[in-house]
Amino acid sequence: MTAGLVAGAGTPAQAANPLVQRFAADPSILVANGRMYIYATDDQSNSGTYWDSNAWRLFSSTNLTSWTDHGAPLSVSTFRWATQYAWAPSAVLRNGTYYFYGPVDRTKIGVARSSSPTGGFSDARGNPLIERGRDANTGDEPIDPMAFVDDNGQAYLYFGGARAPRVVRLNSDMISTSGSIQTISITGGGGQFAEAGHMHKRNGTYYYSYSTGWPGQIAYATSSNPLGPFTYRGVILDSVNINTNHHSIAQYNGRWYIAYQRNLRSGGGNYKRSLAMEYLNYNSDGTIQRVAQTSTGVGGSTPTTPVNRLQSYNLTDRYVRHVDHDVRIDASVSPAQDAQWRLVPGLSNAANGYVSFESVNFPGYYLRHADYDFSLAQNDGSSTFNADATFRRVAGLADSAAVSFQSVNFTDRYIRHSNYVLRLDPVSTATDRADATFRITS
Ligand code: FUB
Repeated sequence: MTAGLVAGAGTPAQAANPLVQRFAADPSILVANGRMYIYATDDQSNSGTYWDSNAWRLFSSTNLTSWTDHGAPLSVSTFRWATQYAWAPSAVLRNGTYYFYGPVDRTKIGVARSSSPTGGFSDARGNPLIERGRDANTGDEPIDPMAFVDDNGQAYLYFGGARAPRVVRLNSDMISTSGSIQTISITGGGGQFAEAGHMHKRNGTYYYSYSTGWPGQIAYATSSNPLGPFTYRGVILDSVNINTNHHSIAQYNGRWYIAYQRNLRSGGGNYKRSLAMEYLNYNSDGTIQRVAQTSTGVGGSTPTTPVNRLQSYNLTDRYVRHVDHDVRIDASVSPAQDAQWRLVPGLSNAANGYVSFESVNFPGYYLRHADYDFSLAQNDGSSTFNADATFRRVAGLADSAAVSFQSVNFTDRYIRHSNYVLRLDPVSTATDRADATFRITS
């Protein structure tokens, strides 16, 4: 195959992650009125040095591709007894009323209600539903509430941070608790609970999922009882590229989804997080398949960009491949996908002739240079990443029928191999030019 294939690369996948062009985190999905709503912590309005936003943001969609920003229907000031920190919320619909559970001050959980999902919420009690110091067994950090209504009408509030998973029954009014706060038991080894507890039910099994640390994976455990004990089953989602992991799982129009948070936008980071979403798939035995963190998410079309390999011009049995995130040229690559790339429009310059190399088996991961060395790295959305991962396609330096790739931010340097390792180097000798020339093959 010739270099012409690059120009002929198909329509780029419509990137669906991040879901919205606003910093937001801690998604809580509510499906109602034929829509998917996501209540979230509003990272856009925090200081950037802590999770100190005072607002909760709401987004909704019917197609999971285009999202409506409903603004901030609730804030810390919804609860006059609260002072700061609008953290990971939860919302649920029961008997026509929307109930919203919001952790504040790192020590309390308030409950508000409304007849509409998008506004009109008011404090349902005038005091906290859960409060450290007032209530027994809250743990040090009663945060991250998750309200769950079982098929028989019994409701539960899962909550807890700082490695203290908790659950308490809710009365049918949804604004008061019944019985004592219980510690959730997770047996069977595996990831320890850190925060972000979440409950969903499928085929009679209760799935309790949670973050395991800072950073942490989203692990899960199952039980036949919503109060547990739960048996550890495995990991749903690997650590993300920030130090908190927080998710929400729901079924919508017959498919299961997981919403979560990553650093996906320029200027993002630990306190400026972005919302993402993937399909959640089950095995026939009810276990959950590990979720890949993609750029296409659930709203994007299946990538139509052709899959290509980059064959070395002078060592023709070798192809550019990633291995343990390093990038080199190798023969007999296994698995074959490690040497397969989508040549997509350049991340920092999408004009014709500029390309980025996206991994086929790690979507969202690109060939990028740092200190002139190449690695397979996850796109963090930063302008530095985008430039480091973008190249101008030029006629092959050793053979104009082949192709070379010039860095966009170090224009005197080209992708080349040296001792089988991929580097970004200046090119002067005939050997350099051959090492910096490739053929694009299928
Ligand atoms: O947004 C503040 C905190 O970060 C949440 O409560 C945790 O779950 C973590 O995502």
